[in-house]
Amino acid sequence: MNKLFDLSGRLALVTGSSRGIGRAIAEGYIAAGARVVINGRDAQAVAAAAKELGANAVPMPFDVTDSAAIEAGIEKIEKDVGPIDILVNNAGMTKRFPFVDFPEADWRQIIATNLDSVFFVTQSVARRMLPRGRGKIVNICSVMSELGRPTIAPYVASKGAVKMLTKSMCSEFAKHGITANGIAPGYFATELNMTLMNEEKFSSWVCARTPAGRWGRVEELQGAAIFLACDASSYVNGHVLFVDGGMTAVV
Ligand code: GCO
Repeated sequence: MNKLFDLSGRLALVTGSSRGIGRAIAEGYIAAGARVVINGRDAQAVAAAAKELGANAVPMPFDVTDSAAIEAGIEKIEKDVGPIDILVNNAGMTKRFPFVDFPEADWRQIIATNLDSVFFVTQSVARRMLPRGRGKIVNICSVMSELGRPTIAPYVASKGAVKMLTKSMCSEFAKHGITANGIAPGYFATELNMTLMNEEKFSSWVCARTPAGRWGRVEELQGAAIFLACDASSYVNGHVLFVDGGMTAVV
């Protein structure tokens, strides 16, 4: 049974993993035996996170919104660290404005970070996974892949698109021994949500709207991430696994 969930000898790249959900997933992968490439735009933050995560964490800063930087980063990983077995497309951001007031630059930045990055990083990694006939791709979606909420239209649009990109990846990669699945977190205590957590009214709404009655803890995403990265999920493809305390199961 343990073999099924064992990531020993595997190399994972987790984008946006110097903090938050990405860092928690990196930590979980290391605990399951993998080496993990820690990525982010801020080289200092990436180096600090890799140092804290230990010898099985390899720092590799590059900007996932820059396709040339992506290709150079992936080439460097495959040459200097090893073949990428697991890709977690996690890098993401949000801003909050009423739909009609949303600044164009902010729309473009959110779409570039949350959506374009998934397409271009996966293109670069999958070109190398396909000839190997194996690979695991995990895309971080959101309950916002299915639900809308006022003031976050670009984030909602990007996460809905990442859900559908996951199914597109499945349609082209599954026959080559590659699985592509999504994880859809509910409301988790992360930097991205700090403002919301500190708003009593909003936080009470999250707890009332979530059957578990509380915010999620980032370590509670590690099990789903390990499952979708290991041999136990070899026949799971195009699936989006909701880790949301039951939020999307109820009205
Ligand atoms: C918000 C939140 C959501 C997050 C939430 C669900 O503004 O409502 O930031 O957009 O995605 O954590 O995943």
